[in-house]
Amino acid sequence: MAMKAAAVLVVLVAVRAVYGADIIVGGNSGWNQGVNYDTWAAGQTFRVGDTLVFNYGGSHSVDEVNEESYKACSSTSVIKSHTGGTTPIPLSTAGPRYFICPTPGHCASGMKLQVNVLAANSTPNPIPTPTPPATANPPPPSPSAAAPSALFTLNHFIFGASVATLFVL
Ligand SMILES: [Cu+2]
Repeated sequence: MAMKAAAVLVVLVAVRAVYGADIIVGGNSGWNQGVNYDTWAAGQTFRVGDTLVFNYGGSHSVDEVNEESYKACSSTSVIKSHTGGTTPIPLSTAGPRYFICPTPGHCASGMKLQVNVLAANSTPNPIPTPTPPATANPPPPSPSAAAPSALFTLNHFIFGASVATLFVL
């Protein structure tokens, strides 16, 4: 039983390694005021396949915005708004992502997160299929391939002719 549980655990860990990790934004502090998210993000690696998880209280929410709105702490052109206290954001493409808290004053006081998502490294590079070199001079078709059946037919003909000759005689 213990062995079985251990085996399941190993499989789960392996799957985790392939499909990415949950990254809790801000760690134990979560998505909150008084956290420097630039410092926090600098200590993390974000890769395609990982999931950002925002944990926050009722006075906060998460707006995904573009770079311009991130810099200006503006919620006028929001890509997507999230509420509810726990928001998983799958990182499905490489490149920068920007998040702010739209509660007035929160972004300006530091509730803003920029992450740069790197390409997944767990996917092995596809091995190129070696192409066979083009044959410049294909070998001429072997005449011996057709010869046996022709000879066989000839033998039958001779045999048949001999038998016929015997009957005639
Ligand atoms: Cu907030």
